[in-house]
Amino acid sequence: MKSKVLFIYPTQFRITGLPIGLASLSAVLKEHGHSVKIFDTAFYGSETEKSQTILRTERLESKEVKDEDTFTPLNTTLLEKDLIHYIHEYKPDLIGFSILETLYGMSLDLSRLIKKEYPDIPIVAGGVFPTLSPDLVIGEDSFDLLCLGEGETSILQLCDRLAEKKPYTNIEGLWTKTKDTIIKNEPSKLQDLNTLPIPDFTEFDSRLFYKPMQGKMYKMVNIATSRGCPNQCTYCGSPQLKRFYKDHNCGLYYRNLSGKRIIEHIHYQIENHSPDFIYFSTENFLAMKEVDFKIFVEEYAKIKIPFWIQTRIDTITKERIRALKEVGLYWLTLGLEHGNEEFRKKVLKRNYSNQLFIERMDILAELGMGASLNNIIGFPFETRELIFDTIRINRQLYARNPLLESNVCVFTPFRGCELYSVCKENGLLGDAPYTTSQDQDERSVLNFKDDFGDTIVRMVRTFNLYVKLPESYYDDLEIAEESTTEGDRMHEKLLNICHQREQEAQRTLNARK
Ligand code: B12
Ligand code: SF4
Repeated sequence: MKSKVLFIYPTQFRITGLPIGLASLSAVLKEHGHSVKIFDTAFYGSETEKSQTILRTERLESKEVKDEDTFTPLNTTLLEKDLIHYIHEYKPDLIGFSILETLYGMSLDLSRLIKKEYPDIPIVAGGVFPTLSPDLVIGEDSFDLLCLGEGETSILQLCDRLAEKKPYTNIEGLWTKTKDTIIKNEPSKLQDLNTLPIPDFTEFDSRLFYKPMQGKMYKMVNIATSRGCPNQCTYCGSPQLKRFYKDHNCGLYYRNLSGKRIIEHIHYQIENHSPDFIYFSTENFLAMKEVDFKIFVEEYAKIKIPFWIQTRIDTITKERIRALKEVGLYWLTLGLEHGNEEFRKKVLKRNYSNQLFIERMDILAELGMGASLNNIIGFPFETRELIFDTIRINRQLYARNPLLESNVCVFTPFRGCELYSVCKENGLLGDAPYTTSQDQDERSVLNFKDDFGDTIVRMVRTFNLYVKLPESYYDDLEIAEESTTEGDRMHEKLLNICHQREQEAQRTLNARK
C-alpha cells in the first residue's frame, strides 16, 4: 500500500509561477510510488479584483499585458466548496500545506475548514514560514504536524509510515502533536541537490505555468540552479534559513547544482512541458562557478529557448552577460533595494557602491539588455529624503538605459528576519502576529510615529513618475501624490504624459533601427 497526498499551495490572487519546493516533494514521493495531487488558490477571486500584473502596469513598473485572461481565466466556483469536494473525491491519507508568511492567514482558514470536515486526515504544515516560526504554527489546532526545513526525506518517511500504519513520531524534521505533548525532532540533514530527483510539475494547474514578460504571456518553467544565497540582507529570509541549518548542524544551506545537472533539469522540463520560456528562479544565478557556467553556456546554445535570470549586481561581468545573451538571455531581475549607500550598507547589509551599480548596469546598456530593478521603500529609520535617494539612482540608470523597469514594494517585516527584530526593538511592529498578503500592497504594516506611513503610500503611487519624468514636473508630482480629486486628476495627467514620452522614445528607437 502507498499513501495518497494532497498538497495545498496557498497563493495570492493570480500569482503564477511554479513552487520548486512542492514540485521537489512531489517528485520524491512519486519516485517511491506514493500518489500526489496539488490544489492551488491562484485563480479564485472576483473579476473586479486587480491582478498583480495590472497593479504593476498601473504603477508603470511593467508593460501592459493584453492577453493575461486568455491564459489564466478565473475559476467561477467557490474555493472552499471546491477544496472540500476535491478532498471528498481524492480521499487523501495526508494533507500538506506549503506556507509563506503572507499566506498564513489563508492557510489557517483552509486548514480549519478541512479539520472540521475531515478531522481524521492528518495535516502537516511546511515551508519557509513554519520553519522560521514553528512554535506559532504548531500551536494552531488544525495542524497535526510541522515540517522543519527541507522536507524531502521527512515527507517520504511520513508517507511510508502512514502506508504501513506505523507510528511516525520519531521522524527527523517533523514535529508531531500527540494528545498531551508536542514531539520535536531535529531537522534532517540538507540534501545533495545533484542526487535529488528533478522537480515534478505535472500535478500543477496548467495556468500556473503562464507568466507575463514584456507585455506578453509565456508558458514558463522554473529551474532552480541552487538553494540558498551566500549574502546577508537583513530583510530577507535566506540568511535566517542559513543560520537555522547551521545552528542545527544540518550542513550548508547555500548549494549549487552542477552545470551538467542543470542541463538535465532543463531537458527534462522541456520534454515534459514544452515551455516557451525558462525562468531561473535561483536568487543569485551568476554566483555559479566558472566551470559550471561554461557547461551551462555550451549546452544551452543547443536549447534555443529564451530565458530570464535573477542575479546580484556584483556578479555581472561583460563576458558573462554577452555569453548568456548569445544563447538566449532575454531579461534580468536585479535588487537595487535602496539608493543611499550608507543606509543600504548599515540597515540592509548590502555592501556595494552606487558607482559599482551604475558601472555594472552600463554593461547591460552597452549590450542592449533590459532588466527589472527591485526597490524597497518603508524601511525602519527611512525618511522621505532617503526614498528620494532611491528615486535618484533609478533616474540615473533609466536615463542611461531606457529598457530598464523599476519595481517598488513596501518593506515587510517577515518573522525571523534580522530587520524584524530591529522593528520589534524599536516598537514599530503592530499587534498582528504575522503579515497577510492584503497588508502588503502599498501601506506599511509598521507603526511609524509621524506621518511617514502616509508618505510611503504617496511614494508608491508616484515612484515611477518621479523616476521617469523631468524634474520640471516635480511640483505637479507633489500634487499627484495625494489621493484627492485634484491629486487624482494630476496623477492621471502625468501618467498620460509619461506614456506619451515613452511611446515617442520607442518610435525614435524603432526609426534608428
Ligand atoms: C522562487 C521564489 C518565489 C517564486 C515561487 C514561490 C514558491 N512558493 O516557491 C514566486 C516568484 C512565485 C515567489 C513569489 C512570492 N514570494 Co518568494 N521566493 C522565492 C525564493 C527566491 C526561492 C523559493 C524556492 O524555490 N526555494 C527552494 C525550495 C526547494 O525550498 P522551499 O520552497 O522552502 O521548500 C522546501 C521546504 O520549505 C519544505 N516545504 C515547503 N513546502 C512544504 C510543504 C510541506 C507539506 C512539507 C512537508 C514541506 C514543505 O520542503 C521543500 C523542499 O525541500 C524564496 C527565497 C528562499 N530562500 O526561500 C523567496 C521567498 C520564499 N518569497 C517570499 C515572498 C515574500 C514572496 C511573495 C509574497 C512576494 C510578493 N510580495 O509578491 C510572493 C508570494 C507568492 C505567492 N505564492 O503568493 C519570501 C517569504 C518570506 C516568508 N517568511 O514567508 C522569501 C523567503 C524571500 C524573502 N523575501 O525572504 N517567490
Ligand atoms: S541577495 Fe537576495 S536572496 Fe540573498 S540574502 Fe540578499 S535579498 Fe536574500
